[in-house]
Amino acid sequence: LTGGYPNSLKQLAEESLERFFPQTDPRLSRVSDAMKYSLFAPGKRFRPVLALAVVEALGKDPRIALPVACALEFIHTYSLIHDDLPAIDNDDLRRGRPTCHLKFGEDTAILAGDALYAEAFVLILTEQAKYTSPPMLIEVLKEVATATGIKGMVGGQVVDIASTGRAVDLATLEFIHNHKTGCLIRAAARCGAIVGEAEPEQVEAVTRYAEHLGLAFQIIDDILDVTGSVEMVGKTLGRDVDNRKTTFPGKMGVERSRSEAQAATDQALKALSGAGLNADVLFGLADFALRRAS
Ligand code: GRG
Repeated sequence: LTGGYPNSLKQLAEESLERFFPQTDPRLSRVSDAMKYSLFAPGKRFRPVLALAVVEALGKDPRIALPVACALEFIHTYSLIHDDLPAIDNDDLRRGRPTCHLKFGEDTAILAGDALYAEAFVLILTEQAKYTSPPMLIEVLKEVATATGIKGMVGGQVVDIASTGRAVDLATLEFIHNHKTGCLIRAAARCGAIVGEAEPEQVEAVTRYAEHLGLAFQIIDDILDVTGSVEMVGKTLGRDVDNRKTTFPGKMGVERSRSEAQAATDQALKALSGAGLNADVLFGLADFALRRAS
């Protein structure tokens, strides 16, 4: 594997998050501040970077996907805010800062998450519409809505909550990971492909790539909960054990989990071959997902 994390794409995404953040009435400053607090806290921007990387792999200018890329980061941030709430994971540290509800109160944190979710769709409908024709824009909206609904991220969260405190089999663990984390990562790649006008076989290739990449990403997330450092990861560690959650390392140990993540990464790279993509940047992302310490 060559390359590394595409920091230029990350920078592009971060500048655009600032630009696309909704301007609001001063009466809404509290909720707007809560949205900014969580959105502009240091994150990897993995989902927007993936969407932009797919566009680049298609030989197009990644800037044509900036609105949908930022919309995905709005949604990811909403999911982190809600996941941390007392009623769900009850976490106190996120992205190296006290969680949104600790800083702004539960009421504001809930509404900040809701607003980020809705504003993601506003962003696609207003800004992405400048680059993408209506039929393809509808495809993008379908991807994002499906990936985040009951058949996607929320579905994964529901099974995760239902499984807390009980031993679950590997198939259930993979269901949780594929839905809770995988669906949004898959949608990021597919939205990049749609906006970048990929051929159907290229859409298939980046979809398979993203599915394997998402699994590797989540296995490493599980491993970091056991072996990571709070300074690097930016959240309280050991929460999976505390919350009696089934995880890859809990099921098969750290070493075998690493092999599983490596195998998923190999599959991700294999999925790209023969699709006529400039895959270097996607290789770099997969390498990062596997080796990351944060
Ligand atoms: C409707 C109540 C309600 C909840 C919404 C909370 C939720 C649905 C879904 C949970 C999504 C979730 C928190 C998944 C975990 C995914 C994950 C690995 C998060 C960490 O992502 P990173 O590592 O973090 O990309 P940064 O901070 O770098 O962006």
